[in-house]
Amino acid sequence: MGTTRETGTVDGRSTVGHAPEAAAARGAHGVEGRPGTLGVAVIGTGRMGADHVRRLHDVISGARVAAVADLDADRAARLARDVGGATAYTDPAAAMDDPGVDAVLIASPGPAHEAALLDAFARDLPVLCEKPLTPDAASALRVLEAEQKLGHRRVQVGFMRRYDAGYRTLKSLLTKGTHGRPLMLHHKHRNADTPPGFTNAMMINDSVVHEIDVTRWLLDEEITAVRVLRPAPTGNAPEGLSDPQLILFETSAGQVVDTELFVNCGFGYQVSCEAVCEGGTARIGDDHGVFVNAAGQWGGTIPPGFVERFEDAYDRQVQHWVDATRRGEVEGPSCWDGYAAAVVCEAGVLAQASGERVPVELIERPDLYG
Ligand code: ISE
Repeated sequence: MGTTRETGTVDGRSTVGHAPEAAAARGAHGVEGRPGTLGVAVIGTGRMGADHVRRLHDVISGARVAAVADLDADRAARLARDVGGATAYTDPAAAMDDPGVDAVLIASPGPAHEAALLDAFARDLPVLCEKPLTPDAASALRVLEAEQKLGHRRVQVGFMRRYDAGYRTLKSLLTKGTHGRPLMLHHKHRNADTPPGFTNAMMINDSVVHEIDVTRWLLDEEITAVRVLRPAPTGNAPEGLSDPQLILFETSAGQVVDTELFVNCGFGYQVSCEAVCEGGTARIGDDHGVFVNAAGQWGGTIPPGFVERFEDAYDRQVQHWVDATRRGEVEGPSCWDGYAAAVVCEAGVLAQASGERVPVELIERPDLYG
């Protein structure tokens, strides 16, 4: 059922089509010319893309899925049919040119993000881009520069932990200084297991990238250096994967932050964070659902994966994006946050390989992200 629309090809990228007229109709902030619900093009219909389509359709108010795009035409067509009223495309740019589209949610694999982001910028469309912004620092910098050329922010990056109730409470305590100055953070990040092909570099780029973002956000400081320790690995990890790992960050204010990353722990999904401050400590992420006393034991449950653990955070993140976009505003994690995370990830992968302390070098923060 899905249609694949033809678009023109400019500079080797398929782009533009009727984009300038569409952008003009949308006005400076993308949606002013179209009152009512926000028509979203979801790019990528794998695990996260399909989950976001369901979320936009069933949970979020003020938005509808107008188009979906995936190289797998059948998968895109099935998803479009499931939600009804959406058109399926194989070309992301064609989906963005769909007349019902006001905004773009990018959930394709990381290496495809740069092209999709530039396509969205060419149409001046608001974007929610799943993490990572792009898979490396050089491409993240190109995106940062392209957004600056637009002259206004267009992108919210999908660092969804910032929308988790626990992390928000912790952030508020730290911002108010309730327990004094933060000195250290202790993160734990445990996955039950890893998908096939998961590599040591992905342990930083896919997993620790979340701790990189929440560390910068919670402390309101940049990360200045990274070290990685690799204990003797668990026998449950695939051959060649150094699991668990201990990642250490230093920040611009001299704080030290550790992350225990254990992605084949076997028993479920656990993410927690403890802030150690001058006047006390505060820890989030220890909730275990319903507390049960039975058969001579007490306890609760551990969620199986990140989709369950962070379901509320994903919902809140997308609702926040839809609401801000309908007001003509852009909020939440920015391209600067995506760029900074990419640079720290690169340093982390080097530190992992060398065992050395690797300094992090960021460009000066541009005014747009002040
Ligand atoms: C995955 O890509 C995520 O984003 C999860 O939040 C994280 O826990 C997991 O380790 C990553 O692979």
